[in-house]
Amino acid sequence: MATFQKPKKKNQTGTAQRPLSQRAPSPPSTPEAEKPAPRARPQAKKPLTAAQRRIGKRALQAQAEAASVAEVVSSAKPVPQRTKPSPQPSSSSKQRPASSSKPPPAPVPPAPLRPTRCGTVALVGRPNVGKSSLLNAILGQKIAATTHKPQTTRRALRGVYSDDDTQIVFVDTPGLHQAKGGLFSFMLEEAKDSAADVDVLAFLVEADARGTGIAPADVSALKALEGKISGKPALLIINKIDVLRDKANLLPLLQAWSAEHTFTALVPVSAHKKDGLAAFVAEIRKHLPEAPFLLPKDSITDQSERDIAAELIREKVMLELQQEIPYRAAVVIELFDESRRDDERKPLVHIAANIVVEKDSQKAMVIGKGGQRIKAIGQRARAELEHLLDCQVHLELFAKVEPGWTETAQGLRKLGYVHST
Ligand SMILES: Nc1nc2c(ncn2[C@@H]2O[C@H](COP(=O)(O)OP(=O)(O)OP(=O)(O)O)[C@@H](O)[C@H]2O)c(=O)[nH]1
Ligand SMILES: [Mg+2]
Repeated sequence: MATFQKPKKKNQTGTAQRPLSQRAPSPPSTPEAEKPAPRARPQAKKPLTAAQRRIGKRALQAQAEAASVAEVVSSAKPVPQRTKPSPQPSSSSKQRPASSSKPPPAPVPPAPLRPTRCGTVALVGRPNVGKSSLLNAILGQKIAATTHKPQTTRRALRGVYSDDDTQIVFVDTPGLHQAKGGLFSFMLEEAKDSAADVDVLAFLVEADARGTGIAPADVSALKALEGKISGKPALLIINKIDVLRDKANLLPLLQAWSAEHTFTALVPVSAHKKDGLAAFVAEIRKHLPEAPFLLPKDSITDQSERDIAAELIREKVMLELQQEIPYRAAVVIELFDESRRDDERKPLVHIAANIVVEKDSQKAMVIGKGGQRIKAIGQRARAELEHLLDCQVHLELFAKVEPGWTETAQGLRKLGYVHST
């Protein structure tokens, strides 16, 4: 399933493949290197699945668009120009006879290509600050569930950004919160472990309309990472700057955070408006090791379409159901039948999934009066899945009870909540 998750097997050269965060001992020689390469990583050997390539192509196009939009809006921190534009002869100089004036300007040699840099970045912060939205915006492809409710993300998941000379493996993590045991503790551990295992940390907070300053919950979230992040470049990302009524409100927030903690850099962004994304990528690049790309350039995620489908259905469960139930529900894909996906007349994927809750009373809520609730979940999920898979989707949803699954290690394992690091 995973294209680049910690491979457990030996690779083609016979050496054991390593986790993303580990490096090979000797770097490849890079003639145009800005400075000697300190570290290098193993190249991924396993090819992408057809499904992941399908997602990849569309997303790569969107990544390029997002980067160019962001470059225009992020005037505060422009991305350095890679090549000097060569002077164009004016139309008048073209008409002039060659002998009548100065010689034409000497051609400007192209700037040397920058060495490739590649590494991992964890998106961490308290719930709801927009970590998953930011990942989706950078990738130009929705791979992570996002809702207005806290604790939407439950497992670390990886998304890959690549351009000509930079490859970043982003790790989206569950929000940092006061864990209450069971599933919540699993989520907290997942977030902390992900933060410990990357090259760069991106700590996200959100701007609010009035610019009221630092939220105490953000300070607690930062404290929760103590010991995991020391000695590592840490960027403060202020997301949701689109909500600021007055952009001047950003300044006191930046000042307050600078006083609170020594961050390597502070970067304001808006995941919704795709504002500041190129500046964010450029800032990350500065702190990545010079290394060849770890993954093929068209990689986009370690998630299979089946995994993403489960997350998108769970997103709709979270949106359709209220109070405690979203936090007691898991989605398990029972069938992902692609046998008719390449049918020229009517390409179709057949998906059957269980929405698993802890009690009969919760199951009744999932189904709703006359099946209305589960039907609504299905309609919303199907629309999104058809967009993701780019074909018709036949979606069947069932409600099921697994007593107390969020509370026990066995229950969590059974429903796929197993640490990825
Ligand atoms: N206005 C605005 N809203 C945003 C932006 N980014 C995210 N949001 C909203 O913030 C809410 C939370 O977004 P998520 O991406 O799910 O946040 P998260 O940090 O991943 O949350 P958890 O997974 O619960 O930790 C959603 O309602 C998003 O639509 C942004 O740039 N601007
Ligand atoms: Mg999230």
